Amino acid sequence: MGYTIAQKIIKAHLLSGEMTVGSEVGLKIDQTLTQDATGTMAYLEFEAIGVPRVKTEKSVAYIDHNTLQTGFENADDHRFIQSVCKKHGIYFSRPGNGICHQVHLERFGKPGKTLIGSDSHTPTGGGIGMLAIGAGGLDVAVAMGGGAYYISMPKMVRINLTGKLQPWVSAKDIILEVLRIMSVKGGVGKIIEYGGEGVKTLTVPERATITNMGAELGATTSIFPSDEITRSFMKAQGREEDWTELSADADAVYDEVIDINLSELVPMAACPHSPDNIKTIEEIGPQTVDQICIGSCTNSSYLDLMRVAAILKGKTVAPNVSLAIAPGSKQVYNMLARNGALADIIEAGARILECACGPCIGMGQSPNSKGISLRTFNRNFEGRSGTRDGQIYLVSPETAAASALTGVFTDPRTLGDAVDIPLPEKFEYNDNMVIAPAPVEEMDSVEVLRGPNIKPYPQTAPLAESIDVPCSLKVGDNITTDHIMPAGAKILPLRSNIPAISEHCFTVCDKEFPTRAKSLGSSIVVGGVNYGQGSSREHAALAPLYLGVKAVVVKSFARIHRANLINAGILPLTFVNEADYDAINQGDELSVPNVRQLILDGKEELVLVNKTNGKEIPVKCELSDRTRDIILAGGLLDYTRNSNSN
Ligand code: MIC
Ligand code: SF4
Repeated sequence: MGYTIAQKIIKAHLLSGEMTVGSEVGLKIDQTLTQDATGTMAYLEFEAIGVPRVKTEKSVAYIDHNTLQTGFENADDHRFIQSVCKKHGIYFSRPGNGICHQVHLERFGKPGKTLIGSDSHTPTGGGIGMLAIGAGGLDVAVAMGGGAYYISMPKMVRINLTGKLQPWVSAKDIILEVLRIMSVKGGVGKIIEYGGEGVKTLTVPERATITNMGAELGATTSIFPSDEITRSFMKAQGREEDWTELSADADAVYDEVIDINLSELVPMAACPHSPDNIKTIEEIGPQTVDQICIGSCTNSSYLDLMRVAAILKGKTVAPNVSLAIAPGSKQVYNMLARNGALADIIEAGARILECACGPCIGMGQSPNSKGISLRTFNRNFEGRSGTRDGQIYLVSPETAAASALTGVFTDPRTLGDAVDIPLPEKFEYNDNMVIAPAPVEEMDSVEVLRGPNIKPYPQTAPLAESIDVPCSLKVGDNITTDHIMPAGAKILPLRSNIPAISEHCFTVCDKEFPTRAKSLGSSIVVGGVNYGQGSSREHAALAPLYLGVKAVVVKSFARIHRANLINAGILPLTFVNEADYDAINQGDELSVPNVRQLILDGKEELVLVNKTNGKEIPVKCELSDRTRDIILAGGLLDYTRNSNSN
């Protein structure tokens, strides 16, 4: 039996476990990336592990999220990260160099290698045939220290692409179609592989748009083959020697196959407030729009912005629209500046932002009240834009630019002849904004610079004998980590200060939660399906940990968040019968008797007693030997420290 692309990479990096679906496999990690909003915590954790120099082939720290400096906090974090990088062997991508995923794809990614990143859109690297996975900061810290990264062996899904996109239909429309078919929870426990004749019609930046937004399926990762198209992209980046060919065996077996005929796709949008709430632009009709934002790690490549520039050239943005554009990297920005496309964009009236995440994470450009905002981004969760009642639609750059000119939702196919933008034979690359670490002999003398907002990792404790606590919060289905630990310009500067950021935990759902949780001392949170989808931010586990949350009981979890809860020593429980969700109300007194001994004995089925109504609720806690030890130890940091000292 042959192997899929992902199985080949997993096999070549397998440190422990068996490649059977659902069992835990430990992988050797070749590369890591961090960004600044998760990075400060990840490097504090790396320091706590105590390994002097990273053991990966390449680790890169990017500054791209917290670039709005309205106080000292973000700038202090940047200096901290820069000094840690210099000392511990990590490459530092300076603010201004671009969004981590875009830059990593351009400059560092390699087909066939493994990459984990403290950001959920790390699968962007799958566009060049990397096995690139989003993870919590602590997992990245462990991997930098040479430790394995563990996943449960995913099912393999093949998306078979046939045909060719029609003019004005975009790679974004392909991933929106996949989201329409599979939904935001359809990818959980799966790796999505693209294959078929249609793959040959897609450039690397287009493939990367698709693997990037595969994160919204909840998938472990997404991957394309590495072929001649990949080779020419890498050659144009001056890195042909980093290229290797990679494809699935002809007799590879997939658990699921989905066929998509590219020729039949039309421009689409993900409507508020979920990336899988898909309609065609035609169906939405010519509704008025207030704002358009173009950029983010999904759609800010040279190709994307050249198409936008061609659409805007010689025209003016509609009077009712504010158009903001953030190029994905310094390379993209520079090339647009040199070839004149930037002038076309400016001339048309766009508001040009620095190359960073910006509005995608609510760092500025929040829309007006009830504002309709079309964005080329990947997430449209309620409130994420910074405007609570903002109506965010996710669209392609072509749809965004066409609508910017008319002021209403506009199908770009109405624009007439398609623009043909070839990929350049040579990108204008220059790594002058990447700082190499100090040589080994000098690293001891490098001082790490810590600002006053940087506070230590929260206090942890080994799992208690029994859990006897009230339910401090009950939430519904598809709760995102943006609900649990909101981002945005005001809260992001607190990412390195868990006590302070905890004051905002769950406030999107319930303003009183932090005060209530603190006054209760310890508690349990109850949720529905796909709990913790979205961002990889471990703060969505660390803030509850700080507020005394001992366990989370839900119908089902999203992958990264479940791992982050375990890493923080919080017990992840699922209802055996989903209907039992109704047997708990906020405020009920709950108990998991004898939990430590039961977990120690390897029991997966536990009983949660609702002491308020007398119900005995069967719950599940599926753990591997390793995650069991982590939970017993009180989290991954304690577990790693204990194992290092043994
Ligand atoms: C996001 O898109 O939600 C983020 C901000 O990039 C997060 C990381 C974070 O919360 O810092 C992600 O995707 O993991
Ligand atoms: Fe940045 Fe947005 Fe991409 Fe997250 S999704 S890495 S915030 S651009």
